[in-house]
Amino acid sequence: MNLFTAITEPHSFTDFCPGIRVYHRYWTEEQQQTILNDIHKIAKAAPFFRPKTFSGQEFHLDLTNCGELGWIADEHGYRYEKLHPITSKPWPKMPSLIYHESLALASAIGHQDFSPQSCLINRYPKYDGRLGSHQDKTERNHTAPIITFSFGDDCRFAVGGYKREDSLRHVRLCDGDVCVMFGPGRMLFHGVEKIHPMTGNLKQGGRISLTVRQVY
Ligand SMILES: O=C(O)CCC(=O)C(=O)O
Repeated sequence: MNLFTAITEPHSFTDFCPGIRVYHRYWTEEQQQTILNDIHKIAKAAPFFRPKTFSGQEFHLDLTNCGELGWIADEHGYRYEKLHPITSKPWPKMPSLIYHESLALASAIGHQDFSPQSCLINRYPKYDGRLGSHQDKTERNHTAPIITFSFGDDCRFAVGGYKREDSLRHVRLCDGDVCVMFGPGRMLFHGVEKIHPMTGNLKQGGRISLTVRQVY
């Protein structure tokens, strides 16, 4: 079977609001297994670590990266780096399914020139995993779409407005779903409020998300 069939087959999606598109159960079982195996190999070469905010507070998730640039957070702030902060090695290559489908998904919304330069891998623990509401602005490029692939437990994804105090709406992201933030959705506040434990089928439980971005 051709692992890249997803490029040519239509996928069902819902536009949650202008600029936030959610594709449902995007992958075949075989493709999903290939990606999970790739993540396992990436984590061996570039181990997950628990980042800290610049005020020294620990995040409620572990992260690693693949691709040319990796997003990291520590007491010096949020930034993209070419090397893993612990191993000092370059980030592993992005899984080819993730790379190619990111191109296809960006192209579908008119971003034929999208360049997947970074893939942040977040691992959310099943009981207390979460990520506070934030805007993605570490990138120099604020117009390229942001594409997030979800695996494992479902999560409660919150989407706000352009200001932190704007009210939030919620969508449940499930195993195999893909969320694309683009156009008017690119700079919306968003976060992961909660993981719904035991709803997915990752061996260790919890949720893994892969967020592909064009940085510059
Ligand atoms: O895990 C997710 O679905 C979202 C990740 C995210 O917003 C981020 O890492 O900035």
